[in-house]
Amino acid sequence: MRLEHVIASGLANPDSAVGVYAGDEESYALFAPPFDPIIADYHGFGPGGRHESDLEVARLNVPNPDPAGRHVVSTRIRVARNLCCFPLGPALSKRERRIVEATVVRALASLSGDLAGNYYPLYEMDPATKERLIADHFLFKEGDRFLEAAGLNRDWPDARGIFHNPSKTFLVWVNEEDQLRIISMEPGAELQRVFARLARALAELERRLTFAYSERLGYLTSCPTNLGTAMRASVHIRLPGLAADEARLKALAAKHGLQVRGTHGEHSQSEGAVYDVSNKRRLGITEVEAVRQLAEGVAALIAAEQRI
Ligand code: ADP
Ligand code: IOM
Repeated sequence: MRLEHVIASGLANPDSAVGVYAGDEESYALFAPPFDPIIADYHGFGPGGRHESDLEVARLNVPNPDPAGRHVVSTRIRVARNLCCFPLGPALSKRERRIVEATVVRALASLSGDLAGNYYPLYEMDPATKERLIADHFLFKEGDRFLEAAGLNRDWPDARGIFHNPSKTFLVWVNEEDQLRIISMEPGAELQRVFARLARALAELERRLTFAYSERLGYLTSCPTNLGTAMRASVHIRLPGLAADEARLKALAAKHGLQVRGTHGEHSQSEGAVYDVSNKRRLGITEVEAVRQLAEGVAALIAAEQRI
């Protein structure tokens, strides 16, 4: 990986939120001059920092922030993971990507109970099924120009796919922006249950796979915004009153450490006043703290919405 590869996505897409990608663990050390200030600015995490992980469900203990079900449509918590000793997506060869897919699919096939499911490779999926899964927020989009410029779409759709259980409450994306995106989601705002399912799935997968982890940066990811917990805990929330002034909505969310995305995720617009609200910071915060921050921020947004 050369510097021109690290910054390629931002150069091709000046509207990037960040626009830099790492090819492996070494990229974060070798290209520290561009990465460290971005990491400090995005996560508030300095060069002397050390990441701590906490996936202890009993320590979370958060109430449902919308028990009447008037605002929160659904909750999704995902983490990114990459296999230890392989390059990250931007530098992965076609052969390595296939080995990653086979390794991950073998591990997923041995899950049981509510985590059991099937793997659907992208190249076998018919277009209607694919479109339905994307529209219903289960599957990643195709042809993302930010990922394209980062070299993450090479050989598409080879070795990409999605695993999910029958109820689609537990899903794993394979070889998109990261080698794994492990997702727990369901309708409503039961954050505690969604987190508990994710933590259980991660414990099972950690017994089968070794993930890339750094003492300083936590779980390693291709984009520096995802380092650390690599967790984005989000709700889809309907806020018709606050939608009248999106700048105010974003400022209020930011006050609680939250970021606002559109209805179809990053780089999309809101539809029907439904927003994707999630923890911004992922490094230098534990998983438990990130979900707690989401619960508190969502309660504050609902209170503001109800005052309008
Ligand atoms: P990531 O979550 O990996 O950062 P995106 O922002 O692209 O990536 O979101 C991926 C998909 O997850 C999109 O379809 C988005 O609408 C969906 N999504 C995110 N949060 C929720 C949620 N709380 N409920 C339902 N779908 C969600
Ligand atoms: N896709 C994501 N990691 N992102 C922060 C892209 C961007 O820089 O806009």
